[in-house]
Amino acid sequence: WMDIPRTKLYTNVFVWDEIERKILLGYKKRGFGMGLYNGFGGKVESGETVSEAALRELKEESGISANIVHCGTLLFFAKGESCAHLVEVFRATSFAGDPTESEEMRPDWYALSLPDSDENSRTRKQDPFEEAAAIMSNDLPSIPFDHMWPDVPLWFPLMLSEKRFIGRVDFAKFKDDATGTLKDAMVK
Ligand code: 6OG
Repeated sequence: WMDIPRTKLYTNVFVWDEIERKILLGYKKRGFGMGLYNGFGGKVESGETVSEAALRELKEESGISANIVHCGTLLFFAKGESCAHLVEVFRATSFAGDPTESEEMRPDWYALSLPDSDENSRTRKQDPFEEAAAIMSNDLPSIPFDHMWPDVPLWFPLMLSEKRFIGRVDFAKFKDDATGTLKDAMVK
């Protein structure tokens, strides 16, 4: 029989502004997940709580502080990998400070939007004026879901609607370049 891998504990924080309809994402410049956009986070170190780690990583990687609220727990497995990732996800809609680039991450604002489901793209095609109005009211780029971890669309809508979620995602492989494929996924 095969042993199951130990989990490594991570945090991931998403900060958005409801009024200006924008969300802060970081472009990962090096290390795990390089070339992908993500929330801000990293490994929980010994001696700190998960929330402390979340705030520390947010500050280190983006330069801002925020009122974080825990919203999800995600478990990622990849075949043959010695560690599974347990990621505690937090959201924040109030924050302080100016986003600042760090050695690891380049923070930028994106227009708050949902991932493209079949449903979304159908509505969009039927309503080009509404979409144009939305784009004109906020000329930020839209969220680059194509350059994020492929599990993101599964739980992102739950996070934005302030639901709490738990999920397990099996990857064929953890790839550093967004091409990692999902073998199996369950998010509730
Ligand atoms: P550092 O290595 O930079 O922390 N993370 C994942 N996020 C998603 N959406 N999917 C995954 O599937 C992930 N694996 C790790 C946790 C890595 C950051 O990336 C998140 C951390 O916020 C494989 O310290």
